[in-house]
Amino acid sequence: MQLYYTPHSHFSRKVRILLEGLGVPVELVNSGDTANLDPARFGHSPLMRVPVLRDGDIWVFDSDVIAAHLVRTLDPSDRFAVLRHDITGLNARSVMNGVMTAEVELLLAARTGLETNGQRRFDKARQVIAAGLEWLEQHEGLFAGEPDYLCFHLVSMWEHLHRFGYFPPLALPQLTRHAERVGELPIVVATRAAS
Ligand SMILES: N[C@@H](CCC(=O)N[C@@H](CS)C(=O)NCC(=O)O)C(=O)O
Repeated sequence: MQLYYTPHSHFSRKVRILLEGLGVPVELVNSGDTANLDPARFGHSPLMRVPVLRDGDIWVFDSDVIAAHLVRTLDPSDRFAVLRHDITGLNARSVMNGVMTAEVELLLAARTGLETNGQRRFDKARQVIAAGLEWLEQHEGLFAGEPDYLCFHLVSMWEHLHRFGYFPPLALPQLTRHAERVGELPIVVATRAAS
């Protein structure tokens, strides 16, 4: 099994933490700069994004689809609640994906030479990040139990926002507590990029 990823990619990281949690070995293939225009770098995914999973002849695009595929094939008990159906949990997943996407938009715009300050489109992306985090703080109880896929998602988003300087000036005491607790898990530490 191969996972196309980058060491800092937060979408890849939630899958990598899940793989660690399941104890499933995977060959990591570094796609390099995600602004690249060569689909071969991304396992020929037409979306040219990471992560992409190759499982034998099967190619899987998108982090949550990869997570669902892994659990369906390797962990029928779904111990990390990847296949959950509750609407609040699924909304939290959508909010975190939306925050992470907004951050990617800002990051790749800046990396490819666009000015992001004073542009309404990018102001909205920053607002999505702040509003998304506030929504998650209001629903922090979702992260309070045994660490599950939603917690892996939280810590991946959280550490990435801090690392790249997109964390808004907000006090989020409960989320901070959960993200720090999850951040200490060996399976999370094992997937943290060195620099
Ligand atoms: N919905 C996708 C989003 C993946 C994504 O945006 N990945 C970023 C890296 S963290 C990327 O490769 N971006 C390249 C681009 O947007 O051109 C998923 O969940 O896997």
